[in-house]
Amino acid sequence: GLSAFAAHAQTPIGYDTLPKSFTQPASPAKDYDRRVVMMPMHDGVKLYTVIYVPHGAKNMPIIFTRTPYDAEHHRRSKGDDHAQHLIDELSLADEDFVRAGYIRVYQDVRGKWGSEGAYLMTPPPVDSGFNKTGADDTTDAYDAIDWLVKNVPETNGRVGMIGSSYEGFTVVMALLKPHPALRAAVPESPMVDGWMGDDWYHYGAFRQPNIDYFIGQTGGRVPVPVHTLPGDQYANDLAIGSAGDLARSKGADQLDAWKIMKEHPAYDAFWKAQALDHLIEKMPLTVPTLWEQGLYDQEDMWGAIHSYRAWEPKDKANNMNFITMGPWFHSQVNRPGFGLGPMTWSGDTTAEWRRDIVTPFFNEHLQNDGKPAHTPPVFIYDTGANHWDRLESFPTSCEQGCAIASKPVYLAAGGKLSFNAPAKAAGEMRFTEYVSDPAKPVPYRERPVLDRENQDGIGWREWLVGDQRFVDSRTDVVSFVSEPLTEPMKLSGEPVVHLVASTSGTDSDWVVKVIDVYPDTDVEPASGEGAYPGVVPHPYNMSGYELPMATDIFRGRYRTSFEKPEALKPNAPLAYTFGLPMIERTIPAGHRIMVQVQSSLYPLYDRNPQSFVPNIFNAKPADYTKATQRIWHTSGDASYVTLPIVPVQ
Ligand code: PG9
Repeated sequence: GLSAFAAHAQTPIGYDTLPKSFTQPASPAKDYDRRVVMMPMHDGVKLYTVIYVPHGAKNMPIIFTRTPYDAEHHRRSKGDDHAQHLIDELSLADEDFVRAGYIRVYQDVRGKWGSEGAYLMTPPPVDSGFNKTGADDTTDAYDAIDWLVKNVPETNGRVGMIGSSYEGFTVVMALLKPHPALRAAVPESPMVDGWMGDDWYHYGAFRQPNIDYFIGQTGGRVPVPVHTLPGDQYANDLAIGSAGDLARSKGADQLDAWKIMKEHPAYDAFWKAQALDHLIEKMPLTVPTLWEQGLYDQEDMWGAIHSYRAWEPKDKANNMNFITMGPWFHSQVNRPGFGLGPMTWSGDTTAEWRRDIVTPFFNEHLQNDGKPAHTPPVFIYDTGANHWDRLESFPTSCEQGCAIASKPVYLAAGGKLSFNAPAKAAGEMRFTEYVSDPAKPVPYRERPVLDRENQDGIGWREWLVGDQRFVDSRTDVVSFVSEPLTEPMKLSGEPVVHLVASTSGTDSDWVVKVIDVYPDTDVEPASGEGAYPGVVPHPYNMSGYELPMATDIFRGRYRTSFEKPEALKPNAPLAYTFGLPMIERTIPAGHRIMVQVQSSLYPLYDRNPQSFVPNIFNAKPADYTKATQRIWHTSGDASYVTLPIVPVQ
């Protein structure tokens, strides 16, 4: 034994350990091919495209995503390493597609990351007059699909498109002139109308954190890092001034994309020409389309539902135009969906949607032997009763044209919310008054408000369900609250604000929130509430929680025309009408309904100076003035919100 041991020379210790050469065993064989191509478009510009083909694929459909967010790294594996199995290589949202054997393709949009060509931010269509490049996401999708069906030998010639937000925008653009091989589309929280209610503005109020997005996205082909001040953006932004000042302080004035934004604060021809819901409305409905958006989408709350509604009249047989609204924050659909804020759902709602709705939908329309998926025309989550509703159409209730007409609740004297219209002799309290001071705007969420880089944090994602008690005692927030409900109430559809309000100024923002107020209780949280599995444990007791169901802001200067702003007549009660985001919720007996009104949501929305200036981006410090705001509640000037009340199932 000893001699055999001695026959092996020991490795000398104390010398250089770096080898002269080193060869690793071949890595385990992958179960897919990864092909990277520079795909030529009709004008010769080449787009960076990554094609994943599962080994053994034959006669398989393609699922296609076009992205401004880096096709190369649109996957779970990092750096240059690629996983052995396709299911590990691609992201969570692709798992069911991999299981079903699809070919998966990602492509950088023109001008971003690995793609050549000019970059325009969410480019307007070529025929809009606002895009002189000769290409847009309609022509590029067409050219790309054409290339894919001719150059990927494993395909059956059918393509489905999917993607969220900006990627959702590219799906909608593809629908404006769909390639015949595009057989199904799933626009997830698509950016559709940047002025009315998606990323850039809501009813004309500018969403200030987007300045950082502009810098990152249009500062270079590969995003440039965005510098933000440390700490609370509420305080930081306030110290700087207008949104225009803020942008200048960050260098955004060098960027044409930002300059264009600043020069088009109103809903002028530039915005109208790219409002995709209006363009969709004019299009024949030829591609089965499943729209998706979160009920609490803090970025693109407008696009999917308005596009769905635009196409509904064309869907005569109710088998082409579908919508899902889940209990989700923006793009949560591609992540786990167990809960939101203080609420926990009955399961992983996003996985359910991907497995039970999206994959069968694609299978039906793309697979050779596609079986009917029986996709529900409307798949929407009741956030109160905690289950999916499958409906034939949506909204179930609205002011006009829905199965059930919505009902008004009146903002009344003494902070009351009433189902009865104010009586003729409404008494002494003709209005509820507050003072809005632009020097102390109402925060949109609990401070500190972290920067856009951190928007991906919980604070940004969940602000739409934040407990409004954090502001309800402010003197510039007024609340109107109902008696406790004596029986459960179900809301299913569109609330519409009808405010009669006056301001002592000449311009003003109006923020309206419809809130579910939980009863006070000293018991432990009911089951299903109080935890947010896998993210952060919330020690919430829902006692007294003021849970917003629908929140939005309206910039007063657009009261009579979105295109031509107009100064408000000081102290005159004026009517403001605007739709709020959709609600699907059963509210239990004992809860109360509350409507809150205020004049700012800062620093998400730039401050209205409250004195009329031609362009709020250029407002000067002296333009910002305090104003006395009145919400009127007389019989002639009644303020109310119509609620989409439907029978409780
Ligand atoms: N909401 C993001 C966005 C879309 C379109 C334009 C600008 C921003 C997004 O998540 O992609």
